[in-house]
Amino acid sequence: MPHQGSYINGAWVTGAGKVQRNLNPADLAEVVAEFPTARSADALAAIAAAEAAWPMWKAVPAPERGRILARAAAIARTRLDEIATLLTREEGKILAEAKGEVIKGINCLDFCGGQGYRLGGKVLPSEAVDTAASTLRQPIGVAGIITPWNFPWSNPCWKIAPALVAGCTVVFKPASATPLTASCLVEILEEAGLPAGVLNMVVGSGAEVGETIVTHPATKVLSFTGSNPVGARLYESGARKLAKVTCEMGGKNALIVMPDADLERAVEGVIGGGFGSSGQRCTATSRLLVHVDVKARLLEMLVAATSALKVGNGLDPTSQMGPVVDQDQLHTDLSYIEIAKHEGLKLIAGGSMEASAGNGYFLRPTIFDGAKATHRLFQEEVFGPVLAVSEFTTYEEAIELANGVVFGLSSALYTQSLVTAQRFIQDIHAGMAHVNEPSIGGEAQLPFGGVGCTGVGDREMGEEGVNFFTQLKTVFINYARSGERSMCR
Ligand code: UN1
Repeated sequence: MPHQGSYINGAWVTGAGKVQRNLNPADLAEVVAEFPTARSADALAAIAAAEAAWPMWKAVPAPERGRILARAAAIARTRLDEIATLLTREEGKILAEAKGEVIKGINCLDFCGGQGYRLGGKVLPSEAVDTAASTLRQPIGVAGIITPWNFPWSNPCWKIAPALVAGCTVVFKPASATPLTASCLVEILEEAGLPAGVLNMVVGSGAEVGETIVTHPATKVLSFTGSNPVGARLYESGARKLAKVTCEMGGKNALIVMPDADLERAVEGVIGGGFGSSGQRCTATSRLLVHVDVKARLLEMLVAATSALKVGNGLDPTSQMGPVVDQDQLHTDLSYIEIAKHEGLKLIAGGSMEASAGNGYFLRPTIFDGAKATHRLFQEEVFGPVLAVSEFTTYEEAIELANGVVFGLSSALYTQSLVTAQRFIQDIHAGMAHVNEPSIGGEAQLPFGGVGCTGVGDREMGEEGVNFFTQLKTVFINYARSGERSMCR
């Protein structure tokens, strides 16, 4: 069992805030975490610790900072099953998905470990004679990092590992629903040799702890994943103090099925993308756009596959979809089901709770047909296993539908045509385009993020994700011998 509470300046502490009591969403009789949360004063102490540790941490050579991350990856690998099991108990996703998530985070620790050898600027020619010109990447300072509950292990890895290897110190607020999975990461980084004060975790409310982290003048770089309203407020606070900000927020990702698609693979893609993690990922497929010629056949196959999915406790290896995370999310999902019915969409699968799955927040994977661009289910992010289906007759119409929302995170296209695939890659308004595979998933070495109302600021992960936590210095060194004239700029 990992530590419960906050981790400030190298010590585990409990705050003076209200007691946090988290239940297993698949078994409401099980209390997974119960501890007093942190308050604003704790966040201030964490920021002070991160500020104090920064001069020491930025002086550690980048390859050595990277080696600590690589050691953390190795330790995490030995704890994979334990972390994944805890993740399933805390968040609900099935164990196979939880393992996949833990591995994804480990990959990021490994990748960022290696980036310690590659952090660097460029050498460029100067206009001036006898002048060496170059750029240098330096860490920004204290990073404020706020992560969501749906990827409670990998999302912190995606943000904390790049910040640390870049030479920033960190104040991190995990989601209140999933603090223990986050504790595992902190424990592992500590065991890997991270000095006290370099990473601080404060578990408390967004209104108090989040607000303190975001508005404090010392947190000059902010990285957030979560909802649009919170992200927009954070962006505003960051702008007021001229901080560097990246926010990754909502999605309404479309999966397009062309008439020449391999329908079996397309069904697999919709099920994996739409109902994997109970639809609770910003990259989830939440709109299926299907060509009229194959619609009847595809929906027949999709409804059969969806109805056969076993919803249950994620620790049961026969479960194919876990519960949704909590009462609030369940309420949101059910209210969107009502809205869709009310707007006249046709319910073709699910639509209700899974009674046989036990005492948890179990919802059947749900599909509505007949979605038009004007419907709320077409436009608004649900963040649950609720899919909207629309039909089209031409490729142009499909792209217009796909791009007809405010978000632009991910997308998918099923086709056998290279020409259609290439056109889709050019035309889709999204940060990520998948061809013949689901809309989900990110990899450590590849930038992750969206366009439109999905995101502002730099991409996460990849070289870009590390560079985000740095600032550039441009350097000129004149090596003209004394007595020689140098150019006047
Ligand atoms: C994935 O699709 O595998 O919160 C990762 C999210 C994203 C991560 C998605 N930040 O859903």
